[in-house]
Amino acid sequence: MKVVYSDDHRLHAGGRELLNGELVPLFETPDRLDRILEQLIARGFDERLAPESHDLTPILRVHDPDYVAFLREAHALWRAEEPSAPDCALPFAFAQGAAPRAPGRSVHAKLGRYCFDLSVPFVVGTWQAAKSACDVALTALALVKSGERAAFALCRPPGHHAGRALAGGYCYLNNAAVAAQAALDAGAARVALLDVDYHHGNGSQAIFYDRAELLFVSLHGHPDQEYPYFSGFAEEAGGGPGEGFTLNLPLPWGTAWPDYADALERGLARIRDYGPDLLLVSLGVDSFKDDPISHFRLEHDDFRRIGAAVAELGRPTLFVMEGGYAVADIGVNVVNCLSGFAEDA
Ligand code: Q9C
Ligand code: ZN
Repeated sequence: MKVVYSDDHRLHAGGRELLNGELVPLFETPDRLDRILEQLIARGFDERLAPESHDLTPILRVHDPDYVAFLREAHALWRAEEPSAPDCALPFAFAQGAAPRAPGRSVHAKLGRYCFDLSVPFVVGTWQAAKSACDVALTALALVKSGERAAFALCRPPGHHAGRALAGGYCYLNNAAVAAQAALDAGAARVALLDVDYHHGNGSQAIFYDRAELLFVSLHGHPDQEYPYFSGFAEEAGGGPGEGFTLNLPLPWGTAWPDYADALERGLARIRDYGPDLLLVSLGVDSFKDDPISHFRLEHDDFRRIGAAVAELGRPTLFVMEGGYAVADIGVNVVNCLSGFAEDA
C-alpha cells in the first residue's frame, strides 16, 4: 500500500490546549507521525510519496471562504493584537449562536466565531501544516482513483472534528471530507466514510448531514460520556435527502473487542448495502486501551481485525489518519490495521 506523507506537519507544534481546566501541552504532537513512519518502514510499507500541491479549490468545496481566510491569518492577527502573549493563539470568548453579524475585528472575536473548543491552538506554522494535510489526502485519493486498491494519507493535524466553518478537537481542515468531496466532484456517485476514531467525527457528519451521496458511519465513545458531547447520538441519522445516510454507533467507556466487533459489523453491513464507489476510513487509533485521553479497551491485534474486516468490503479504500495519542503504540496500531487490510484485500 502506498503512503503519502509530507514533513510539513512538523510546522504545527508547540501549542497548548485546555484539558480539565488546565493549560497543558497539546496531545496531538509531531512525534505521532514519527512513530507511524518507523513502523511502516519496519514492516515493508516502503512506497512513500510526497503530496502534490493543490490550490484552494478543493478545500473551498468543503469549507467557507471566510473560515479559510481566518485559518490563514489567525496567528498573525494574534501576534499583532497580543504582542506580549504566548506565541499560540487560543479563543476564550465564544460566539455560540448569538452573533448575527460577521465577526468583529478583534482576533478574539474571530477565534470565538470559528473555534468550538480550546484544543485548536494556532502557532506560526499551523496553516501551512493543515493545508499540507489536505494535499496529502488529495494525493492519496488520486492514487486510489488511478487504480490502487488502497492508499494511506499519513497526515496531521487531523480533520474529522472540523466543520464547514469551525475548528476544534485538534482539527482545522477536514482532510477526509475534502478528499470525499473531491471524489464526488470527479464523478463518484456514492462515497462512504467510516470513522473509527474514538471521538465522534462531528465535523464530517455535519458537512454531509443532508446529503445522500455520502454515507457517514461512525463508531465512537458515547456523547453522554465523551467528547465532543454534543453530537454522535444514535438518533442523528441524517436530514432531508440525507436521512438514513448517517449511522452513529456510540459505545460506552470500557468497550472491548467483542462489543466493538458487533458495532463494526453493523456499520460495515450498512456500507455493504450502500455499495459505495469509494470507501474512506477516518483512521484514529485512540480506541487503544492505553490511550491517555480515551476509554475503550482495544488491543494491538484488534486493529488488525478492523483492517481485515474493512478489506472484506472489497471497495477501493482511502485511509486518512486522524487521532491516537498513545504515542509509543500508535505506530503498531496503525500499521496493524493497514496490514490486516493488506492481508485480506
Ligand atoms: N477528556 C481527535 O482525536 N479533548 N481529536 C478531549 C478528553 C479533545 C480529539 C478531552 C480531544 C480531541 C482527532
Ligand atoms: Zn479521536
